[in-house]
Amino acid sequence: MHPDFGYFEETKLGKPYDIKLLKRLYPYSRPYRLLLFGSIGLVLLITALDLALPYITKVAIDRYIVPQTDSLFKDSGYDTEAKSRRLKVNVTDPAKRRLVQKYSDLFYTEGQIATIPYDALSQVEKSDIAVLRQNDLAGLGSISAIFLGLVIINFVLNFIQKMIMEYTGHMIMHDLRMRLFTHIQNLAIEFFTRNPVGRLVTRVTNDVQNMHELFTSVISLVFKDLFLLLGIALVLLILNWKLALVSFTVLPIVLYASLNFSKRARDIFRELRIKIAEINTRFSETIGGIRIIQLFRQELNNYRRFKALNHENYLAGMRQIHVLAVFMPLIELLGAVAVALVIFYGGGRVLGGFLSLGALVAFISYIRMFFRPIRDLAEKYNILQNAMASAERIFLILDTKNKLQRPSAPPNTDVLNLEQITEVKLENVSFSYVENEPVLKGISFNIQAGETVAVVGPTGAGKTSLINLIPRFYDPTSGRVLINGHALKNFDTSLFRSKIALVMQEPFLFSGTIRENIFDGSHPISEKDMKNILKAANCKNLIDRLPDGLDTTLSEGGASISSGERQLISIARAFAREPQLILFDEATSYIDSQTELQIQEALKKLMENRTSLIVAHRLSTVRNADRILVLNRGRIIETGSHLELINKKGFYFRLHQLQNGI
Ligand code: DCP
Ligand code: MG
Repeated sequence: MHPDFGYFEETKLGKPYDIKLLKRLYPYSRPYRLLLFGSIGLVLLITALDLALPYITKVAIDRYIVPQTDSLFKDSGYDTEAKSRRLKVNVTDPAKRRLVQKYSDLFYTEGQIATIPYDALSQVEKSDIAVLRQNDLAGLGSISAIFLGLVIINFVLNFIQKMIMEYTGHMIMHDLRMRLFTHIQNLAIEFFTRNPVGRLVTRVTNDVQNMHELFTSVISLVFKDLFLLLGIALVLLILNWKLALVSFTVLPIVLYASLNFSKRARDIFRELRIKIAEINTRFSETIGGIRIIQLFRQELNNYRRFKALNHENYLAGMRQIHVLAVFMPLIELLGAVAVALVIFYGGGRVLGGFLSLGALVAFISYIRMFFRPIRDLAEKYNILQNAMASAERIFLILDTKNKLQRPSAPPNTDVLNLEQITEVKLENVSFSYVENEPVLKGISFNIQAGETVAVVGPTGAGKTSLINLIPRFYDPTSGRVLINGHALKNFDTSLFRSKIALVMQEPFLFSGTIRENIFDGSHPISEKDMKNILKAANCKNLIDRLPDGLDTTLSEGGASISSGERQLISIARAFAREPQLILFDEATSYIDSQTELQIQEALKKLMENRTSLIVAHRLSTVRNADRILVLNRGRIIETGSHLELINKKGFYFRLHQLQNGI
């Protein structure tokens, strides 16, 4: 299998929408649905406020800056004179009366009301106009205050909405990630041999992050942008349907451009993702194989290949920019065309007196607002597509069933309780990682409580595979593993595992202190017991040598200490569990004879009074085993004690001779 680190999966393209996936995502938003609905409510409110602002401008202009005479729009048979705008002045105010008298030739007085044509105002001194138009100024003041007030409210609402949305998005992401993590953590080992680490890491990080963006941008797309577009269209039609229709003439082109764009963008975004994935793969391969690259002096070759990839990525990036650089300004341009149409046609209507100046200004603002969400479509489209592809991949993992969940147990069988492991028995067990390529064939043996059974055999014989069947990392393909005479499947796996300790061939230590690695903290342990365990596991010297003793921090995988030391520490870890059954897979790596001796001593103490199954490469380790199974190509070919097997002069005997250099 070619480990693609999960990057090549990026080639898979998500539809920008997928009802089935959205339906599956819904349960994750359920706990937060109140917040979500609240957020949607706020979005609606914010959009309404956004819509209100140009209208307020219209009111300011029409009511206070350029007031119309009442007859302007009501009367159809007016002449130019009747259409001209007039300012009405109430002469009960002494200051105003004085001014009316000052410019008496410009005013026409009727009772308490004096009127003056706006055109005539140019003959009035500026300071006097301010007095005459006091009411309008006051009106402008309050309308500006309202405008400002709404803007501030809008700001606050926007802030709250954003916080709620981000919070909800993060919580959903948090839940989804925990769900994915727990799910992956409990999957059978077999899953991990099929899925490279890189892929799973991408699932839990990138893909979950994409979900977050989906939640935040879908809400804004569906509720804000759509609502805004509809709202604006509606307001425009109400303001002046003829002008609205004129400005809508560009919409078919916008629609055509958007559809065209989405088709192109789809391919280009995808190409870009593939290129980035290839770069990631090449890079991670370089890091993983750095020793080989440097040793075989492949730097230049590798450099060339990376350079070519990088260049392709650049070209794809440029193609993307090209499409974006056409689409975004094109939408801007169409927006500008719509504005020009409005200015031309609407301006004419204003001149003809069929439209107020305020309405025209508001119209222009609305048109500008209208094209913004359309322009941002490009970006959102990409997000949606990414998110859907991620959602699909996440669900693919969540849908992976743990194959080891008591598959064959009848539904009514209770999980068996387990106090003491008295016998481990394999009955005609065969096993294969890949179908039809058996690694173990017809294995049968048993271990009674207190016995030590050893497995020896050449590399690839299936020793580690055999060990892996006992803690149920895998289930046999055929045959049975029996504990105390009952099928292993009928026991609670975690209960059974709690009674065994496994020392692996390549001991794995976590990054963290040695203390954390040995004592998992599941049960309290006294300092004295701790010391005894370390002593029994022959770890004392090692730990005394380290600068911080037990609290020395290990690097990832325990790479900072030697493999012999790792093995000693994992023996100590086995001790700390106080297991009933020991599974020991001896390390193959070279260990100096002194450490080897220490390991053997520690192992001997560990096995005292316990049941154990050990795999040994150094035959000296198994000399004292009660029984030795010789495994070759997945079959047990010889069984017996050390002496019996030596006397038999078979496979074991030859192995023994080889190892002792005879
Ligand atoms: N195998 C596989 N998939 C895995 C692990 C192993 O296909 N995830 C194959 C490779 C070997 C066979 O199974 O051909 C037996 O592998 P083991 O690890 O069980 O072999 P040993 O432990 O006996 O070998 P060694 O002595 O090298 O540890
Ligand atoms: Mg092995």
